[in-house]
Amino acid sequence: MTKEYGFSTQQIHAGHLKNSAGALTSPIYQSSTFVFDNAQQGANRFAGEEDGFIYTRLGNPTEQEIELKLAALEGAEAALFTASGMGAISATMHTFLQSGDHVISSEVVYGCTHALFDEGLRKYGIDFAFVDTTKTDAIVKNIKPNTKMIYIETPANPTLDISDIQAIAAIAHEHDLLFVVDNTFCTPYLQRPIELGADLAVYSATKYINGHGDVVAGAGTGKQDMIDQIRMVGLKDMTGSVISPFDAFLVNRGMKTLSLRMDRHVQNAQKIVEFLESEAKVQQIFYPGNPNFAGYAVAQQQMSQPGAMIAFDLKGGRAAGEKFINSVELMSLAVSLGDAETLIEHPASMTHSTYSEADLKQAGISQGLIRVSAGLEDAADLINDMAQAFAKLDTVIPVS
Ligand code: 4LM
Repeated sequence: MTKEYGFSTQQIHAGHLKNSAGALTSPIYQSSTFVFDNAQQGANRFAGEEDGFIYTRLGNPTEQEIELKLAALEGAEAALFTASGMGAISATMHTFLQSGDHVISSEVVYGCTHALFDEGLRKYGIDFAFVDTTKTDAIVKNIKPNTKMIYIETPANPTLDISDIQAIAAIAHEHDLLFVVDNTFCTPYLQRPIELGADLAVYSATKYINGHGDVVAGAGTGKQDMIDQIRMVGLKDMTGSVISPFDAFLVNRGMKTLSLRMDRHVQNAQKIVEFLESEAKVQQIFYPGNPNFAGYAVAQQQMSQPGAMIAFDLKGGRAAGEKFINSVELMSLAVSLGDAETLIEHPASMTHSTYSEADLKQAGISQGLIRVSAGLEDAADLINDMAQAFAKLDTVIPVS
């Protein structure tokens, strides 16, 4: 696949491996292991002296297709897929860190990422500073002699905080630190961390990359030698977090429509935000496409579109929020994001319930915050659904 093809062409064709039957859609190689011609071939493959598959935990043709596709879309040398986003993040951390190391992380990250860092990896002697990575001076101030990595989410889950990838890449490389960006909320269609200077991008492919709410998967992209290291250490030995061939097949199907879905997700999000702006019961909206949002300027610079994740606070706080998410009828009250269905959830008690009260406060995740993943339905129907839910709030928020 040459680089001249556009994103939509690449998402369909890149990575496609010819099969013996000439099937347009690649078969699912639902096999745990691969047969060697002879002992020497097996030994050569294990020694890395000969190409070819060995065992699905080390690689599989169905998985290889989506890895080649994602790398092409990201403009990265290589990619790997894992059994979940947490699998990709864990495999990355287990590959590059050891006891005594220090990591600077965004204070706003997905709840289980925070738990992995703050509870899981601390048990192995790895230290973390959770800082406001939207402020580059806060990062510099926290660099210590044993700092090894800067880890950010941008836009961050759930407050949509925007950190400046290029500026942080410059700091990371000046101090010889590994720089990892969780790009789940954007996908390479909206933002390319590697091209902006990050060493590695990680993904929950459960979300937009697969896009259909039927797979849990993860991915990482970056330089070939780093991806090889993650595959041979973090994935193969430390976590065993391998994606199944069937899930890889579904991800392949999902990725073929990534750009179309993202365009529509963003359009719907923008219409929902416009509606929320006109609603008096809304206290504050968090959306990178809003000119008065703190991260707007940086978002404009590094994202091609502002994404389809929205968070908002209601006047009336948590009680109003609970009433609202219990009142929607078309939107689904569910965690996760990036599906065809619009999903609505309450971060403080759901996706970020792993945060302590104090950590929630520090991260600016209020008790009343509601998060919406704009789906692919007709925007008018979503807005009507929200309007009827707002009408039911009259008992909670007195009309002024
Ligand atoms: C959620 N998120 O927010 P797996 N990175 C980011 C994420 O949002 C997530 C993961 C990694 C949600 C799941 C319930 C930015 C997950 C972890 O769930 O392990 O594929 O990804 O609703």
